[in-house]
Amino acid sequence: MVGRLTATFAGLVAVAVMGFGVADLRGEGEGDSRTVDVVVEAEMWQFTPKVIRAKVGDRVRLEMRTKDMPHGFELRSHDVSVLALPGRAAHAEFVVDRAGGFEFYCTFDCGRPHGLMTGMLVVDER
Ligand SMILES: [Cu+2]
Repeated sequence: MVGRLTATFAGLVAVAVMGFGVADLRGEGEGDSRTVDVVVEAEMWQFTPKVIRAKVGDRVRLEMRTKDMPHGFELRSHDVSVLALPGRAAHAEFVVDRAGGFEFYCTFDCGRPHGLMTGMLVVDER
């Protein structure tokens, strides 16, 4: 568990330092009812982007695709759990109601480093 958290943190630092891998959110509307579309691509053993950013009150429309094999996307903090298959994207929609960092991870046993297949939803106050 500690190892996984450390790996996640290291990933976040790498993303922050290198300046890429952060979701490009295309928002619709302003105020407190913004809807943001997020596309996450999975492959062994990573999510791209690894960090999704949103603001409190946003409705997130997630499309998750996989390049190579089935991969899961679970964001337990927001009751989201989907499975994408090659050629068949998975979709989820949820509202981010609180600020913080929330880990998501793959739920499909896709190989030995599967435990490293994580990412982070970062929700900022608006
Ligand atoms: Cu996996």
